[in-house]
Amino acid sequence: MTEYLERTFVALKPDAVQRGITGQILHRLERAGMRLVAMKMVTADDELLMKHYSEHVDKDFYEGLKNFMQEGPVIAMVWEGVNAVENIRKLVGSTSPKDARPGTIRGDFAHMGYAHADDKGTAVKNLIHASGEKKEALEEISLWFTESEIQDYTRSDTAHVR
Ligand code: IDP
Ligand code: MG
Repeated sequence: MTEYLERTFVALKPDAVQRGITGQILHRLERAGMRLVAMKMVTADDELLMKHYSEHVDKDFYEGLKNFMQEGPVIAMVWEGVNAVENIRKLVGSTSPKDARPGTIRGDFAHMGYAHADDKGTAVKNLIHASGEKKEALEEISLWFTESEIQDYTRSDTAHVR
C-alpha cells in the first residue's frame, strides 16, 4: 500500500438498517471508488460499545448513544481507498444531521439536531459511523475485525481509482 492508500472502519447504525437504506448508503461509497474489504452484521454488546466509544463513555449523551446503537444490528465494514479516512468522512458529513450539508449521507437522509435529540434523551440518529482519523481507524478495525476477516480482490476499475 502507498502512504495514501488507507483502510477505515465504517458502521451503518441501527437507524440505517431499520429504514432499509443500507444499499443507497453503500452505493455512495462504491461509486466514489472505495473498495469494500470486510463486512458483517453485528448486534453490539455493552463492552464492544464502551471500547468503540471510549472517548464518549463519560459524556451526558453516552447512555442515549448506547441505547441507540443497541436498537438493532449494525453493519460493520472496512473500506479501503486513497485517503479513505478523510474521503469517507467527507461523504458522511457533519455529526449533527441538522448541520450536515446536502449531498452528504447525513445531510441527505436525516435532519435531526443535537437540541432535539437531547430533549428526546437519544443520540442524534445519523445513520453511519466512520473513523475520524488514521489512528482511530486502525484501532476500530482491530476492535471489530480479525485480520482473517479482511478480504482481498481486485475491483475492475482499479487502474482509474487508485
Ligand atoms: P462522529 O460520529 O461524527 O465521529 P462523535 O463526536 O464521535 O461524532 O460522536 C459519536 C456519536 O455520538 C455521534 O455520531 C452521534 O450519534 C452521537 N452524539 C455526539 N454528540 C452528541 C450530542 O451532543 N447529543 C446527542 N448525540 C451525540
Ligand atoms: Mg467520532
